[in-house]
Amino acid sequence: MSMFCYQCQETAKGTGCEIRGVCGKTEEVAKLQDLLIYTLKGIAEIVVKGKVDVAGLGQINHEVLSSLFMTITNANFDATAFEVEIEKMLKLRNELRAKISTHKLHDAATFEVASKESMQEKGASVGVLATQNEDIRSLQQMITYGLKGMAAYTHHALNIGKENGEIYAFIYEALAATLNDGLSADELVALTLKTGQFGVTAMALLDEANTTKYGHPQITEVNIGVRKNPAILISGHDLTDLEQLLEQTKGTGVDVYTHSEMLPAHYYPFFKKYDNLAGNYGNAWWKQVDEFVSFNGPILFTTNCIVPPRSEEVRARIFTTNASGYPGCPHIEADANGKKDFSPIIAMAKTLKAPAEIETGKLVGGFAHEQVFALADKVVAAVKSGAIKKFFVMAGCDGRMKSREYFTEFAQKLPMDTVILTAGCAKYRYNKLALGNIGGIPRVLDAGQCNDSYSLAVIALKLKEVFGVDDINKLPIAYNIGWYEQKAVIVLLALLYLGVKNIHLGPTLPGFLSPNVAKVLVETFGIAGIGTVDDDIKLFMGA
Ligand code: SF4
Ligand code: SF3
Repeated sequence: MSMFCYQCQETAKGTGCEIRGVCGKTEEVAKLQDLLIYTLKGIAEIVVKGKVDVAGLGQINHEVLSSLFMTITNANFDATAFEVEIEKMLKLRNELRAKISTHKLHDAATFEVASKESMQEKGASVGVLATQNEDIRSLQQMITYGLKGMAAYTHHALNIGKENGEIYAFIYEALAATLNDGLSADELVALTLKTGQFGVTAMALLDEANTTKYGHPQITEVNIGVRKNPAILISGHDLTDLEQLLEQTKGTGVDVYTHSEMLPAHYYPFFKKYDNLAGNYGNAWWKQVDEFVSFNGPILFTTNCIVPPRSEEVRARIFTTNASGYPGCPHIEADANGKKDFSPIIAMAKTLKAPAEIETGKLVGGFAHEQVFALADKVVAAVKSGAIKKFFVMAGCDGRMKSREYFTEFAQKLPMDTVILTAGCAKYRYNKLALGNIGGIPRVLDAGQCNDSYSLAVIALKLKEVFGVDDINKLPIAYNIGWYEQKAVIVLLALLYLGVKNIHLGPTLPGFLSPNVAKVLVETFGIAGIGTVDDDIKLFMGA
């Protein structure tokens, strides 16, 4: 075994990638990611044991977020970027350690690496399997993956200028706790739920940041065809990058198209003023291997999901920013004021052909909490009259496994008196099907990106109030979620914290759940995998 990673749904054989990631992650990068996480845990221990005031840790707080974000599946494949980040974090760690008086610290807070080779050696010794007990390991990793997702959302909020010191304090508390192999399984289960609690806080913070700056999402039709101008495709989740790119391309004759998780940007009132925002190109992340070929222009990744390009021609058109990275692709850094210079991308776009058309028509979305509240009377009346029997929360991620066709078939076979509430890239499995509407309410209501699963929770809590039930689980809402990477882990933990029971998770349960931890999730929260479409629909509809 030369590496070990089991953090995502596509992990090899459902148990762990041991030679090279199914995602394309190399052994070298896997070890560097393990070492970076270990370094962050050391920093967390210094903060916790040294009782450091988190509010005074500006740069360290921000770097901890981006370091965690870099290790999310498909965010960053660039070994050099990890080496640079580890060096930066070790320097910050040592400066911080020098300020506290605690002497007994874990190796994570004191180790040194003299060379790139020693980073590899150290990384190999501090990875996931360093914890012997498989249940403790499982809980430690579930918490760590939840923190990665939380860090991603908190980082987006930070880019908009919103922070919450309590989130940073919790990230340090939880990271430090995962170094302590002496914590019991019960203590770690409690910490897992607390991670979900802060997941809600982080998603609420990002929701506030997004809606304060960009307005509340509105029902919007998004063009999925193409125009004739040369263009840039922007992928990932960061809306501030889209804003800067749209500003810089204004009047240049270059259009901007959103890709995958950037689609919901169209729903915000702020972005509607840009004529150069031409539409959404393509589908979920994993289809990029073909769709980037036909796009013809440059592509900017603001976050995950990057798929290693098949050809040098496509690789040469990829740019990255924030926590994302790919070997050989230019990485665009922000200046001290957060400003980015996208002129090399715009210059490249001008030399290339316009995108080739791969589909035509429009998508409808924008059903975040305020928009749904605006329709509340209609929705409540439809439920009371029996026109809507059940809502299905089908948020989460998409992925390339064939077994995910389940979600398309599930959406197609759901009875006509049901409505799908979605968020995240999971929607691409069914958002282009003609599923119709119920009295003018579309049968697929897209709230936005994966973090906008928060909106779906807010909607559920509102329905609980409107229908006067004492338990969120008494509402006619079922949860059938597709998961792939660690943002889906924090969304899941957030739902568990909110008391949602009987969530079905597919296409497979996480490989990082040990049999005992899986049993706890099944017995305490009613978590289940997926079965056949017909059986599951019968089960959910109570037939
Ligand atoms: Fe494997 Fe997923 Fe880890 Fe990539 S991120 S190495 S596919 S488990
Ligand atoms: Fe998708 Fe990668 Fe997770 Fe934000 S873009 S949901 S998989």
